[in-house]
Amino acid sequence: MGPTALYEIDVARADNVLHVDALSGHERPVAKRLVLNFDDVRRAGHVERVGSFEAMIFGPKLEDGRHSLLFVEDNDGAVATQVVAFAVAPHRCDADFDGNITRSDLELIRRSLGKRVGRYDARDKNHNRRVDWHELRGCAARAKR
Ligand SMILES: [Ca+2]
Ligand SMILES: [Ca+2]
Repeated sequence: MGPTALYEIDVARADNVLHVDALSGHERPVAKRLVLNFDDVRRAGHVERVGSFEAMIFGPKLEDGRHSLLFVEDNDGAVATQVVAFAVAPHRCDADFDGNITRSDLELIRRSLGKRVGRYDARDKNHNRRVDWHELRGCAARAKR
C-alpha cells in the first residue's frame, strides 16, 4: 500500500478521454501536485496512525478566517474511528473560497469594508486584520476579467 496523501489536480490542460476507445499514448495527463502526505503528519506526532480515510469535507469556517478540513476514517471493525482536522488558509482575495478571484470576491470584500477580520481572512490582503479600500483595489487588480 502506498502512502496516504492528498493531491491537488488540474484538469484544465489535460485531454478528455471519456469517449476515446483506445489511448494513443500522446494524451496530455492531468497535472498533479502533492498537498499533504499523512505519513509526514504521523511522523510529526499529530496523529497516532494513518489508515484509509473514507471521507473528506470542509467543516465550519474558523474565527481566524481559515477553513476547517476534516478527514474521517471508519473503524474497519478493529480500531477506533478517527477524525483528523486541519485548518486551511484561503488565498488572499478569494473571499468565497472557490479557487479563483472574480467579481463575487470583490463584492464580498466591498460588503466587508471597515470590518475587523481574523488573521487569515481572505478579504484582508495586506494582513492588518481590517478590510479596507486597499483590499478592494489590490484584489480588483488580481481578479479575472
Ligand atoms: Ca473566489
Ligand atoms: Ca487590510
